[in-house]
Amino acid sequence: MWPSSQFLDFPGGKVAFTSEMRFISESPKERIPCYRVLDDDGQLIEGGINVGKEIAVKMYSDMATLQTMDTIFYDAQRQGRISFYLTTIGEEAINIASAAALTIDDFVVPQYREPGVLLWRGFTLEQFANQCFSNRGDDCRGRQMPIHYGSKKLNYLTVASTIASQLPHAVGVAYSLKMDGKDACAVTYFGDGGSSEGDFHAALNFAAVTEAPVLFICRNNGWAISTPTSDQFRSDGIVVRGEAYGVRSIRVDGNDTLALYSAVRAAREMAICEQRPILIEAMTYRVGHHSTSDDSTKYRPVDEIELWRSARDPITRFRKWIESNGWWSSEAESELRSNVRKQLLDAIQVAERTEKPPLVDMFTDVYDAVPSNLSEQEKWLRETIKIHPQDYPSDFPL
Ligand SMILES: Cc1ncc(C[n+]2csc(CCOP(=O)(O)OP(=O)(O)O)c2C)c(N)n1
Ligand SMILES: [Mg+2]
Repeated sequence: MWPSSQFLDFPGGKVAFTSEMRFISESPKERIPCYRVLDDDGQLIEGGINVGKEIAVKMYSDMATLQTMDTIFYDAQRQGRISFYLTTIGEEAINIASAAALTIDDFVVPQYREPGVLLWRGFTLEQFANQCFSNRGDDCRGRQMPIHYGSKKLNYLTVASTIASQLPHAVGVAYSLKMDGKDACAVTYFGDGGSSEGDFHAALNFAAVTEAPVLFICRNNGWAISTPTSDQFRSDGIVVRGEAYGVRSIRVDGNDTLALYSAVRAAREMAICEQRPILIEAMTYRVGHHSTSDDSTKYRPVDEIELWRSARDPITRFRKWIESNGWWSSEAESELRSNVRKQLLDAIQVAERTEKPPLVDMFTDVYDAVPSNLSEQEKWLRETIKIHPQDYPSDFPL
């Protein structure tokens, strides 16, 4: 029997009855608009939010540094000097502008296409090189594939490339910050592909229910390796899912440095002051191949890639704006690019020559005391190397 009132008292709150049988539409009448501050030509749209010279120039310099770093490391992989690499080309604004809007106390829980956040926080080009060359200077001592950076000092959790596994972790980090009453939030990045994983849904729901201060920053770059977003979801992208989980959300132009900076700043403020999660969908495009193990011209039109590489490049767009303010020039550009290039080439040469970590490091740092099965594996490995020395690198300290 229905109660006679017009509302049903569910445990979660009152719900109105209706005699109209109406299914909720599977698609909204209008797509969620995309927030932007700079137009395609890098000019401020009226009412747009401004930033000062110092931060603008640092954002630009770091985006250009990231782009140069990607080109040089990518070539180093092609020359066979490192085993793997993955670029951030086309997504430099998401990396740098979001990092600029945070503070160092905010914990970053990355996917793998966000090294710019580390760069912004002060990870040096030498540190990037040491990690990619898996040498003694690498904090992780060669135990990870190249580009799986991490830094305890910079509050940047080590990259986990198991897609979306970082999202529930970020909620846990945020919940702990909440429990400790910290003036900080957790920030996690993921791709459009990551949004199809169960972990994405679990994380959003968990964050909403625990009112955890976490920013979910989705880089919707159109592709998950060779899978286009049309094979990924039928919703209006990712932003609309926020409402379903009770998470405030916004869609932002991911190639607009100023829009990202202002949206992430506002989101951080809300996350911490109101103790709530925020979802940001940044619309962008993966201009590079997925990684050095991929050739994207096999599954997407070259014209599409070229359009985003040239006409929609976030760095060129932001440069036009800082130049129009009189904050940047061709001379400053040449000086920056040649300095960064030189610094990178030096860092790579040194990293390549630096000794690898000793063999024993493969077995340490997981358990307080090395368990017997691992000691046994170490013994087997040493015996195998003795029997087949030709199959193991000679420059590897035993
Ligand atoms: C759990 C899991 N499944 C599959 C893979 C293989 N994989 C690596 S990257 C990737 C695509 C991810 O795409 P997206 O989240 O959109 O990030 P993007 O590479 O576009 O930045 C896949 C499927 C993986 N690493 N982990
Ligand atoms: Mg993607």
